[in-house]
Amino acid sequence: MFNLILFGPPGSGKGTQSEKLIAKYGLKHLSTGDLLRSEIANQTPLGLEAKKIMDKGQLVPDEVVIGMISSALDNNPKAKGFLFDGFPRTSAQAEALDKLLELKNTGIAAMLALEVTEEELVKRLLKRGETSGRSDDTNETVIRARITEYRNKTAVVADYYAQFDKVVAVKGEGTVDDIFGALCKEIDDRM
Ligand code: B4P
Repeated sequence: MFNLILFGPPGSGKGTQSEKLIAKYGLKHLSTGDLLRSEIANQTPLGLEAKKIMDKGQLVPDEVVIGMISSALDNNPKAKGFLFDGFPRTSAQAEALDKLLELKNTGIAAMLALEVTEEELVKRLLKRGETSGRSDDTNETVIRARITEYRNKTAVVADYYAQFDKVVAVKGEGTVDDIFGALCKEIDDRM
């Protein structure tokens, strides 16, 4: 199995690049953001609770997202590998992911970390908010709260993988195709 984490702040291009990466490498895409938005669209109790938190720009509790990832791993026994997008976002999630993968005798090959300036992130997310229908993209205060949440709780996840020498920084500004090319080069070097 070949498992990757696509890491970076909100709006850094994780969702955008994931689409292209799964098409090229045949990995199963696991996006906690997409899983949560699907719960919201289906108006499940979990989705209704998550929406209130996401609309404030905060992170959903660890046990909720870890449970979703655990089920998704169990539901895809034939996957040749996973691309984790937007997960793990806290140290507790990173440790839980390692344990879940260990149970399947596998691990993380690399964490690809997209680097983008805060002003560019805000610009991209406000632009997406004009058309996406995502309530967490329309308000600049909420967008900045997401970036603060990233700095306070998520940035440390890179330190966790750095101790195992798994972090690869990739410039996340430029054209989508140029960034995709840079990501593919790093992946091909490690496959
Ligand atoms: P996510 O769904 O993970 O979304 P995101 O971080 O906002 O966006 P992403 O990084 O994927 O967007 P992209 O750059 O592709 O999270 C949403 C919320 O869910 C979180 O705030 C949190 O509340 C909750 N959540 C999710 N996972 C969680 C977890 N593990 N634990 C707790 N809570 C969790 O796209 C941004 C825009 O940029 C797009 O419009 C795109 O077109 C544009 N763009 C992309 N690349 C570009 C480029 N090179 N140039 C110009 N524009 C570009």
